[in-house]
Amino acid sequence: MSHPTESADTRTDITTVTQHILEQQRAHKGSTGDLSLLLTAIASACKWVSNVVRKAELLKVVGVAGTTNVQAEQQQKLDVLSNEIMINLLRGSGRTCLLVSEEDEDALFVSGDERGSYCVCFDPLDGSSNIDCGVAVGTIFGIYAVKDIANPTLKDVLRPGSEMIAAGYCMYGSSTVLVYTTQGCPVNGYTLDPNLGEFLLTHRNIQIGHKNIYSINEGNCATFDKAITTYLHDIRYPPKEGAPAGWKPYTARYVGSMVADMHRTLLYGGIFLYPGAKLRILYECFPMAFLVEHAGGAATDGRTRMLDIVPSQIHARSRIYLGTKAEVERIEQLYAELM
Ligand code: AHM
Ligand code: MG
Repeated sequence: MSHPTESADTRTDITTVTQHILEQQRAHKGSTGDLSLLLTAIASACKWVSNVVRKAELLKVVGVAGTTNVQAEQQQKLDVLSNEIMINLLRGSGRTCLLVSEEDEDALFVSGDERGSYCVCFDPLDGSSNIDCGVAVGTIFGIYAVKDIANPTLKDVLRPGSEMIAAGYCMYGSSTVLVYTTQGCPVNGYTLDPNLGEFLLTHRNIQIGHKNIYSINEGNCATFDKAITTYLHDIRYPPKEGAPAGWKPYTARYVGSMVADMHRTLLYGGIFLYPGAKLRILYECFPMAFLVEHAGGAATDGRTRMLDIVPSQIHARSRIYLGTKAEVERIEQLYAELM
């Protein structure tokens, strides 16, 4: 244990993300170490993206790139740069065979010596419309194991999210925080020490918090369905028959950057809602649902557990509600009763 007066720079009892990945690998008998290498490559990519995000204004990479992505959204220069960084490091890890990026219409099949046994779906820089005003953005990723390494196909990722073997995000906010979990293991968080250039274990075994916070883009309220309108009414106004002692309306918080909104939801609790089917299943909904479930929460599209959905194509979208179990169950109940 460190002494309270000891500065972070003189501590020696720190755990780096690499140490922790290796520790977890040793605990898994028969593990090949391939996933460890892949996760280490992702951590390196996130450090690199963090570096360019932090220096964006200085490197003159703010603003639009003048191109659009597959969803006809304007690409920011940093979207393009972050995508290149991710692809570079994922391919270079020698552990991937199939890459699906929000920024690329087609999946990328890795060939030759660089081919490995994992498929990675990612959004290299989510929330990038927030970049120019310095609001938190993030990288999101989900990992599947390929069925036949000699013949990877899109079917390897067009599978339920529950079949992912790992997922996570890195938030580039007031600090850079990498949060990930592997199938059946705790969710851990690592904060980038900018001086050491290392992610250090800072959030061990994250369990979703218990605060009553809701997070939704209220500007879209004209399009909300009856279940969501009812839910929002119930959390804002006391019940007609009289509020129980201590009843308080929920607090509203919305950054508009999924990684930041989900990071807060994981740490503090509450619910994140996106009722319009905007968010992409493979690299936004699934990784966040995987994390929230591993942290003791739940995720749904209102009718179906999010991780049971099978995407019809790599850029398929879904509505999504995720957060503490009680809130998600309430939404599922309203969908069953009212829709
Ligand atoms: P992006 O992938 O183009 O950045 O869009 C995804 C983002 C999420 O980070 C965020 O939750 C959502 O879009 C916000 O959408 P809106 O601006 O409609 O509220
Ligand atoms: Mg995105």
